[in-house]
Amino acid sequence: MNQEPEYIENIFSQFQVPGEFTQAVAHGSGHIHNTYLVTWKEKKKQKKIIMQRINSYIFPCPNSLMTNISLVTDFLRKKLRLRGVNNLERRVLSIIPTHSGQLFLRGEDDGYWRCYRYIENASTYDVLETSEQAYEIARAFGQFQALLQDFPSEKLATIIKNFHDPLARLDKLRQVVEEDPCHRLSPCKKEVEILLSYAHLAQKIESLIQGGSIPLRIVHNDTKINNAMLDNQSGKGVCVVDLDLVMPGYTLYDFGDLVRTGTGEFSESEQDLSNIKINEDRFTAVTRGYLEEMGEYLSTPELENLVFASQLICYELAIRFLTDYLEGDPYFKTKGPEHNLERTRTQIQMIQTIERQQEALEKIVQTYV
Ligand code: GN1
Ligand code: MG
Repeated sequence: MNQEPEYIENIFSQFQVPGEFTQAVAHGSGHIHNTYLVTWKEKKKQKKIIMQRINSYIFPCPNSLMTNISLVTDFLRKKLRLRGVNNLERRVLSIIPTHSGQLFLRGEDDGYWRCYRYIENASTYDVLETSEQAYEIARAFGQFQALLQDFPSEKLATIIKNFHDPLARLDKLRQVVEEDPCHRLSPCKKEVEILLSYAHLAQKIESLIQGGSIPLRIVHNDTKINNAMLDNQSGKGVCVVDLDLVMPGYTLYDFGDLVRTGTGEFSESEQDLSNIKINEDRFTAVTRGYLEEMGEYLSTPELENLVFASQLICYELAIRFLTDYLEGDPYFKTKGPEHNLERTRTQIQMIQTIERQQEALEKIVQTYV
């Protein structure tokens, strides 16, 4: 059982929050950190903040992690202020420091904790309901990237090396298949075979990068739809969150992950594989929203590879989920022993449906470039 809520009050008291702790409840559906919505009282008024126990298996250097986030959010805030944007506390994630001014706290449990201001009146979605939402989320991520185009990249530490690197991920899968450390290989031999048969996708991105056609840019690197918040009334994009991996990278992965997560009417581990296809209206909305903000910056090879990118990220995720399954789920949070295998199967269907829908999707991209 998770004991954290019991000592979270003590952690809370070490951050610059001027009031009394009321309660902490688990929040959101991220696969990595433990996130809590904490309510507290200031002069009888109930208020909220977000507290997270950072996953130190995945992020062992909280100092660089939080320094990156602080640099990026300061930069975004300054830019938006100059543009006359109001309500900056809703538009950019704000770190709440500890009493001693640190960006995170090392708790007595040896965990690393951080605190963010809670963004009122906005929500995230794991599965979208409309194309307008897809458009707003893609636009929010596009704008986020556009604002960071002139961010001095040398200031950012590399948080996870080779994060998006399907070839390296494939090598790791091959190695884990060879070792089969948890004796889980027999139910997923077919999935392994399918993924090995798509190795050309990993080789293609490698040649594009090596050939110099795809530039490094500051990107978000985790543009899953539930990492952007929409306003509860207007439905407009409010704020991009989960800034852990903002680093120099390839914009194709950001676009691809918007398609992977924002164009289907099913969850990331949908078990009825016949439901898995790209809704073309939503694909249109994602493409339009993203290119409205980022289109002017993208090179021709980037624009020509948007559909490929969508397939590629599903491929990378399929490899990562299957590797994690074979290793006994040390990385992604799971809701049962088969969860990572179910996620793998969903991603494989995505790869295949993008193949079938490719012509239609390319046509949609053509209308916006
Ligand atoms: C993780 O933190 P979250 O749930 O937004 C993962 C992403 C994957 C995603 C798959 C640091 O994202 O790379 O695309 O799960 N984050 C990390 O749902 O590995
Ligand atoms: Mg996240």
